[in-house]
Amino acid sequence: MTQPAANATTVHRICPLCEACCGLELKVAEGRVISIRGHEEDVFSAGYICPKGVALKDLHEDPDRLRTPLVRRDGRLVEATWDEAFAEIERRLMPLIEQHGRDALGLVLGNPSVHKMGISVYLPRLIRAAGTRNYFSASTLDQMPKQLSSGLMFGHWLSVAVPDIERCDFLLMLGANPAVSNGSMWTVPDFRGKAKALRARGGQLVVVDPRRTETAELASRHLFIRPGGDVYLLLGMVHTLFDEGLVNLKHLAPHVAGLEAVAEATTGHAPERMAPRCGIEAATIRQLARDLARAERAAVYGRIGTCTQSFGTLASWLIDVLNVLTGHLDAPGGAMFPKAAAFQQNSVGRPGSGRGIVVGRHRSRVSGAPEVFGELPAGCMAEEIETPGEGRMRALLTVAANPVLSAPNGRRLAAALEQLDFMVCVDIYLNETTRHADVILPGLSPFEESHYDAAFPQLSHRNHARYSAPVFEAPPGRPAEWEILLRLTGILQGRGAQVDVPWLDDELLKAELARTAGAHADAVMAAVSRYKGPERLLEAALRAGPYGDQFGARPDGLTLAKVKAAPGGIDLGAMQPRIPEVLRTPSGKVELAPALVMADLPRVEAELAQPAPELVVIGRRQVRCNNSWLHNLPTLAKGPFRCTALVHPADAQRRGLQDGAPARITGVNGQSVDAIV
Ligand SMILES: Nc1nc2c(c(=O)[nH]1)N[C@H]1C(S)=C(S)[C@@H](COP(=O)(O)OP(=O)(O)OC[C@H]3O[C@@H](n4cnc5c(=O)[nH]c(N)nc54)[C@H](O)[C@@H]3O)O[C@H]1N2
Ligand SMILES: Nc1nc2c(c(=O)[nH]1)N[C@H]1C(S)=C(S)[C@@H](COP(=O)(O)OP(=O)(O)OC[C@H]3O[C@@H](n4cnc5c(=O)[nH]c(N)nc54)[C@H](O)[C@@H]3O)O[C@H]1N2
Ligand code: SF4
Ligand SMILES: [Mo]
Repeated sequence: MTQPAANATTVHRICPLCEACCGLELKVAEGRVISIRGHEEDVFSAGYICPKGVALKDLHEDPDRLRTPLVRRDGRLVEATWDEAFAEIERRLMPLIEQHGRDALGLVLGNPSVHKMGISVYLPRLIRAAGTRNYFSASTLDQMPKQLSSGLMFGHWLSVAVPDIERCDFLLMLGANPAVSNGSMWTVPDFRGKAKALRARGGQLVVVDPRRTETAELASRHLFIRPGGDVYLLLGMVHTLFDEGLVNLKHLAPHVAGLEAVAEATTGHAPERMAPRCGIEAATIRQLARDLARAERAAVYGRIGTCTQSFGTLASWLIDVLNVLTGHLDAPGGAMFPKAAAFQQNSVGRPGSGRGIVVGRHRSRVSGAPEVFGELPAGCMAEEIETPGEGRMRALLTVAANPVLSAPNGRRLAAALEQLDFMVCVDIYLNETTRHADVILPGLSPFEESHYDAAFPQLSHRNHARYSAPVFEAPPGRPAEWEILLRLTGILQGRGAQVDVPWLDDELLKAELARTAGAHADAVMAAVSRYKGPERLLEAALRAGPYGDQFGARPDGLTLAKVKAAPGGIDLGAMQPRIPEVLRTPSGKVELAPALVMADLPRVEAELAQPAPELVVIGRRQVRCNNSWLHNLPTLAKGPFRCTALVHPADAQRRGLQDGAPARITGVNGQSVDAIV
């Protein structure tokens, strides 16, 4: 046991491991972390912490975490200097791009890239410099259907409405397990506490999930649903609202287009017809619709269970259709749009209308899959490498991604990675994916970098601004991740491996300000120049942001110095109504019946004509892991055996499966996993 040192200092930091973004309190002495607990004075998370937050100490000290670049020499990955590693990238990557074009390089961005400030604010520069259409990320394994439906309805890919849980008294939740995941596309630390408070004030939490989850245990009511059955349940509810005269747009009435189209399109979806396919009785579907319509402050929320299924976009759309039809969208206690202090994407441009979103500006070469939000489906990666011909992906750059474990058919992808001419990984571990690389560039420990969440305040149940200074100085000679990304950007721009990183940083910011600040560009550049790197971008974003000091025009407004001076962060209040300001659709309305979505409805009919699938496998998250990583850390490796399959009793009986006995699950691609039933 580590003894608490008398000379320990206390520091605060936001946990970068999941979307809850909890504030942590660390005791530090002699260059070591002694303890980690929740920071009770944090204005947003108020002391909440989960076992992963505690395990950050293990991550920081993990001897397996890479600290030196690795370069493949004679088939083996060996330690190299930073200069050697970048020189190797320039030497091998640039000729491939020159000979075969920009699309010869694939980009793969993984989940942790949105959790690190340095990566999230510098990636756009790297992506622009790469100029490839072969761009993949974890989003297409996860929430893209929600971003698509939100983009089509509200005009921006990042206009995702989240429940205002602290003022809500009826929360209908589908396909989410925040009691374990700690929330997703909805930054809500201590969901458990908030769910209990909701119920204690007489509110209801209704959970729709094929499994009796940890979240279902907290609910007033749990409805088992057949996996993939959400579209039928939700269509049945929408039908009921029209059928029983329960539609009431309230404050949204002047702002909604397409109401009649939705009414017409759902006439055939009576709950009585939908019930067998979702496994929820018609009377229950009707009652759920009535309860939602009659609740004063209510929200419908769906997460990954409603996204990663064949009707992911329809289900995501229907969730917001219900929010709109019952007047709960953009109303206090309903599903609302956050407004972040910095980097808020959906407030750029003229408020109230815009160009909306477009999809399919290009298609993947082999399967012809349309681009969404600039990305191709992660499931297409392997075929883009394997299939010969012009436009073949010959090189790959991954940033914080482990697609061999996290994308479908990892075995095939691993084999494809071996066919690449060159592969670079920006990653902190040697793992299933990075072991195929020619160069690995490791970032710092989270404790050695500053942090400000660029992404998640845009999805937070309450507005706030919080900054974390590095806990420890970076070891000498080690670049931060933003510097790694900038050097790669310089290489991709043809400036060479020896590019002057601070100079490039200045140039890129100047170019950006020329675009965004026009005549004020020089003044803004001067105003933020006391900082460098991500802090400088943050200072600019905070000051120009909705709560900012507008570079002196609003002296009470936020600056980075003010946020830094508040170790528990600054609370910016509950979410406020944002319609019509938030809308970026060309019509300036909430598009209730986007053509792309409506065109998908016949597929529901086609599916209804088929028998229901015989057996469907769904995923299950564990508190003590994080997607494809963290399982090697001692704090998280503890606990009961986790490789278990939970099988519906009827399915188990049909297959002769016994409780506690081993079973093998084989997918359509022939890949199998073993588990204990
Ligand atoms: N079977 C299965 N597949 C899944 C999921 C599942 O639950 N089960 N979940 C899906 C979902 S929702 C998602 S979002 C994706 C996530 O899948 P990925 O996008 O692959 O993300 P992770 O598995 O979280 O981590 C990816 C990599 O980030 C590296 N990493 C960690 N911290 C850092 C850092 O600070 N810097 C850098 N440079 N690298 C770092 C890790 O070493 C790891 O290699 O997986 C999807 N696929
Ligand atoms: N401890 C831990 N926390 C994590 C992660 C982790 O790996 N470990 N990963 C993080 C990431 S990247 C993400 S995206 C989030 C995900 O956050 P959540 O979406 O809250 O997490 P999941 O546990 O995947 O919840 C999905 C739920 O959907 C249910 N489900 C599956 N199929 C269906 C269906 O067809 N219909 C309905 N209605 N439900 C269905 C599952 O049973 C499960 O309970 O978690 C994040 N937090
Ligand atoms: S809930 Fe998420 S953010 Fe909070 S301590 Fe756990 S891993 Fe970190
Ligand atoms: Mo995810």
